[in-house]
Amino acid sequence: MKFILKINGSESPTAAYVGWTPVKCTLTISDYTGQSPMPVLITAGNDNLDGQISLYNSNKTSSEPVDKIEHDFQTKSEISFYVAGKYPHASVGKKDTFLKIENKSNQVPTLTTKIMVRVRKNANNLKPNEIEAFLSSFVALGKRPPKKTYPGANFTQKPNSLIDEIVLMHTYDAMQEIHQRTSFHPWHRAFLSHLERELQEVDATVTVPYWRFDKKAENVFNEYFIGKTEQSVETTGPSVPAFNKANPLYSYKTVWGDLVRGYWGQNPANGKTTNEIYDQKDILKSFTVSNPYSEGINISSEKFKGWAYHEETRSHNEAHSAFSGHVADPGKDPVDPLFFMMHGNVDRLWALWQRKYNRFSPTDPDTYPYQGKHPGHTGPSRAPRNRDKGNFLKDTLWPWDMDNAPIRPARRWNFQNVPPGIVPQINIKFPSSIATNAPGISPTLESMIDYQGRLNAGITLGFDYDEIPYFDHNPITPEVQIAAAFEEHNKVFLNSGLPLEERLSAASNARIEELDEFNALLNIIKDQSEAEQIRIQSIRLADKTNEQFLDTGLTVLKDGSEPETLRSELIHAVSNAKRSNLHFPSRQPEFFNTLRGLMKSDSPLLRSQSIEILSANQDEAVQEFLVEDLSKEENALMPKKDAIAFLAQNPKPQHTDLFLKAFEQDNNEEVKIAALKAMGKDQASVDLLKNVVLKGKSFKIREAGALALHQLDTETMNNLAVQIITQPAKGIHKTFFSNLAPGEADFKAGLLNMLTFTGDINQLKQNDSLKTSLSNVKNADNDNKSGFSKTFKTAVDSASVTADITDEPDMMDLMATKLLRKFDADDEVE
Ligand SMILES: [Cu+2]
Repeated sequence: MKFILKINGSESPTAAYVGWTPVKCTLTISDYTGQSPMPVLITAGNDNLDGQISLYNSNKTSSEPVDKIEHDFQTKSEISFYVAGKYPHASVGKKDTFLKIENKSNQVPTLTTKIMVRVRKNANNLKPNEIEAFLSSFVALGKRPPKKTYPGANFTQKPNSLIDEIVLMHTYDAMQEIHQRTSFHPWHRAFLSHLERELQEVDATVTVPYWRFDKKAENVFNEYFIGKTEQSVETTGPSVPAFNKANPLYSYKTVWGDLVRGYWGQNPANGKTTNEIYDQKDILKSFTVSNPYSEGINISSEKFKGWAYHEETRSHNEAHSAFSGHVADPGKDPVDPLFFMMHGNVDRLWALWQRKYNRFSPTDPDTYPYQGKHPGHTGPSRAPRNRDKGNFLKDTLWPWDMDNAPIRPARRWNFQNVPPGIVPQINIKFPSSIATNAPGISPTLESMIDYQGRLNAGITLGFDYDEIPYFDHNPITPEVQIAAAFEEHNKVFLNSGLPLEERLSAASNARIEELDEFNALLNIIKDQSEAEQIRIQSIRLADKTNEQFLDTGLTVLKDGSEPETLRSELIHAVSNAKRSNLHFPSRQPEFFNTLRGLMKSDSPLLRSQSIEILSANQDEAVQEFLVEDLSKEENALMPKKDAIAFLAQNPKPQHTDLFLKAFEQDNNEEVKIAALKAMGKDQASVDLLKNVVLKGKSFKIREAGALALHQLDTETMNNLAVQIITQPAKGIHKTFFSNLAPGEADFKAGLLNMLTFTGDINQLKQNDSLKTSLSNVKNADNDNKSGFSKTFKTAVDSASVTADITDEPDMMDLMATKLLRKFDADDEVE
């Protein structure tokens, strides 16, 4: 006889995950005939563990936990009960708690089933093993094939991997389906869950962490997690985040080229990056608003129509706009894993708001305003935005809709006179999850609302947030209850009779929502007699979705007599209106023309900002300008390395020779490195790059060649990495550590990173000489290691991250250990 425990309807260990939402369990005994009594005791894992669970007899939110469940199987052959995480005790990266099932008379062997309390957590509080699990599964999606094949059509971008396929669902062409209407929050909930389910296919312990963009996040914005991020105006080229060689993102490649990201205001590691991002308490505050979602009617922010626009534009948009680079670009942003962490927070804010105002019943218009189904307009009579398909409660969400009438997304039949894009983004099946049957392959908007199944007990989406419980006996966090007052601050800021200092300090707490106050901001932006800092703050406080904001901004921007920093702020604000402002497409030609004029400006700040934006938008004029500038021997406006990096953002066959020439003829190492990176987009460069990896002049150059080749052809590069790692240093038989040249260990650590996170582990572990080399690294004695100056441990300490590996401090050592562990992990079947 044995106990058969099904969690989520399955005996599989992959089903043994719970959040705060209760999960149904059923217990039977195989081969038990019922002849004699069979008393059984069910208990939950003990209280000293990180993750803790409780038992319940029902999944109603009003249920109270029970200490134990006792049952005699002679009376009934199957029992059901519920397990839920014991709020707020979440697991840390593994199944660290358990259910225990015992038969008092010992006729059936005791069953102990390991369980993980798996919830989405604040990214700033993650442990190193949780960070690595998230990032490495994200990177692993780049090794998996897309779910669909995309034959034929000449796509702007075609997915080569599962992550590309996900990323390409969220493009500018999809704008009409996913942004600037009330489906924004439900759609992104589905999108986030789609990614998370794919990550869990790679590693079932993973959830998408959320980044609280209204707080400082020192443990997120560093080289061990999302990358050390520079201030974008401080760099003359594209700002590229820096990754440690133990970070899975070290060799990360995207469908839109090298990852670009810089911050605009304050370093997000040190505080909220800009005051434009509303605090959580502002987002949860109750007040009266009139906005496009409420269609001009004064409405309470306790109703979704009042709230959703407010969150999308004042916290979500501003969080994107706090950066330059991919994550700020509404057509390319999901290539940055930060995007999903940002949207984790957006979704969490919605969930908090739902909980605070009890908005879970989908048929209540205060929970979701567009009830029923889209009435079926098609073609040119198609209704705009909120009245279009995909915004009604019973509509399916695109691109999981399997339904192309009318054509979705709207831009594919000519949205706002912008030519239709060609991106493969239709009819994808929503991934299943072993944790729940919901929402099926073709989710409706309605299915995204009651995500915990509070009203519809049992039908859950299979995720929870660390600080948002399920049961009524767990209250939500006190911060939610605090409301902010901003009316007084607004008055002080707008009063030109008050001293500068007083007005500036009011700016950080001001929140401009009323139309007359907004008009006052526009007047300040235009007013040359106002202090420059006040005008800059006015740009930040203004609603960027407003048409007048665009026109005022463009007028001031074009005026060459206006101060440089003011114009710079306006370039940033107008550029980001691409995401938020329905009128942006009609103003884009004027804006880009202005930027083209500024490419040759005397101001390096305005120049590099203009070039950065134009390059990111595939502008032809900027490419001509860069090619011309690059050919100048003297008086070039751009540093060569930066001109190459910008050009590489839009690879063109005719630029290949330029890059080759720069690599071969320029003596500057940085220029050579930029040229190599640029070659990582051209298939014809494979042989040259191979040669650089093996025989490049310096380890820095060899590393750049390796990263470029890895981008171009991961398998070829990984084979080369094995070849280099398995060759012992000259004359050395015993260890890797003697006679290493400066930079060599660092270079090799990078190669080991590629193998660890992007290699075929199954194949690598068959390679005995690789295994021997790795063991040699691991087992080298300390004398041999003394040549290393930079240790992982020191680096980790300085970033105040707790390392889980402290005994073997060196980077190469660390990476060899990680790879060997992967070999072992691959052998273990759970
Ligand atoms: Cu977003």
